[in-house]
Amino acid sequence: MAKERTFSIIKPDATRRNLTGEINAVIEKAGLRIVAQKRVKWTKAQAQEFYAEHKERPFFKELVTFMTSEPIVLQVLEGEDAVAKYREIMGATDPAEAKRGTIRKKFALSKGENSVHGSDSTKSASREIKMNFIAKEIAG
Ligand code: RTP
Ligand code: MG
Repeated sequence: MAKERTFSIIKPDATRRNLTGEINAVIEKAGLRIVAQKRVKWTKAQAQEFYAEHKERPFFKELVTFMTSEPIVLQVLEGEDAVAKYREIMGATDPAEAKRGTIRKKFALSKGENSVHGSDSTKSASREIKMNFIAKEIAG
């Protein structure tokens, strides 16, 4: 597998509980390199654009409110098979279904407040990275 990049967010439930360092330790132990990272607070418009694919879903409004409730940490992760590897260490969307040792099993509070986001494909990764970082902010 070639080296690839994925986009990650440490979500408000995790930043609020000071879990950035613990989540980063899981990411780094899995062999993914954090090649860009910044803490920001999204506007409603930014959250709506980022999650546009979910705009018809019943949880959309709640998701936008949650993602704009506190600062979040945006990251670019790099490594072999980074998209699939990060999805694997994140665990299932619902922590009740996540495997032992995954980030969501360890830290998530609920299906909505689930501590992290990771791109679901290389195409999404490319869109999400472009939406949130400029090239010179990424040092691979
Ligand atoms: P993500 O996009 O954040 O990496 O998570 P995912 O692929 O595992 O989940 P997705 O289906 O894309 O949903 C995006 C985010 O919306 C919230 N959600 N809430 N209350 C609910 O039923 C519900 N379902 C999804 C979660 O924050 C989820 O990560
Ligand atoms: Mg998703």
